[in-house]
Amino acid sequence: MTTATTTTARSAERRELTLEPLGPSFGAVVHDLDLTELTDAQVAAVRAAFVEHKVLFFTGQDLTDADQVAFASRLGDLTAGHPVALSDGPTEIYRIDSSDPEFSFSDVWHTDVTFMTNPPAASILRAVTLPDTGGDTSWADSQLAYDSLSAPVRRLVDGLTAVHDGNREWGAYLRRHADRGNEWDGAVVTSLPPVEHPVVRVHPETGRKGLFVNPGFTSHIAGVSDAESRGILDLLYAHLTKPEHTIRHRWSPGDVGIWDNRATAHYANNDYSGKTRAMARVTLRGDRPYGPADADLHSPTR
Ligand SMILES: O=C(O)CCC(=O)C(=O)O
Ligand SMILES: [Fe+2]
Repeated sequence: MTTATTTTARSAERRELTLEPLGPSFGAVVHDLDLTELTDAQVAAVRAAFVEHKVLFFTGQDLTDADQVAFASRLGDLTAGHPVALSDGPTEIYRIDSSDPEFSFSDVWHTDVTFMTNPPAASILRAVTLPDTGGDTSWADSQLAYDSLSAPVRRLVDGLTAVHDGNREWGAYLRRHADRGNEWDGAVVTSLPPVEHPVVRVHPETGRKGLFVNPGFTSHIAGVSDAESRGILDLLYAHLTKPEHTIRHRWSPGDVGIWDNRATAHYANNDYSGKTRAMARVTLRGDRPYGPADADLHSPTR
């Protein structure tokens, strides 16, 4: 596709949606769209807006589990709800419910499921039951964070890889459930061997670089000393989560949010203890992350 054609196609997609940006860099609310009745043109527009804005919210929806799965299926391939956590209902749904005895707060900055070789490209979260106050979710723009590092630090991190280990968060759960995980990329997950990903991820659709380490699942930088790893990761986490790199969403009943796990990290605010908050998540299959050194082997898919 030529640049001129791409620009025309994107303008056409934009005209399909009423978008309200949430900040100068990323995040947008999509108004007046019923996710159960999308035309093909609207689906294309939602996909384009998702890649451009990284986090989108759709207000005033009233989706069932099946509606949420159907909407997500129009955007991409669905994975199991989670590689480890077991949920009732459709296998694609991952329930995040504070009244569940297994519930634990996701109050650590993370990008979803980076402890698998192929982490999900996107997560789609629906507000089911909300506390009167609290329970907001925050997102950080990992590409903005990368771009706003100084050039020497960008050069340093461009060449690094990091180990991601799901055992800290999910190992005990997996053992409690007799090593019975879900199916992920065609295999049942019965253990969580650590995986290595580039510290800087090149987005497969835009070619933009973003930081791809997170305090939830990254255990260390590969090939450096423990002290160096801690120092580098602390620097990157503090930088990634600077207020000007983040947005925060206060959920309303019916809201549906979708975020690009290839370009963002997020944090679920832990400020509604003792109250019920229930959300339902589905995730879209993603490809294996690659870094700047391998970018030449891949061409952006749009
Ligand atoms: O409950 C939330 O707001 C977000 C939880 C979370 O980390 C997720 O859905 O991936
Ligand atoms: Fe998450």
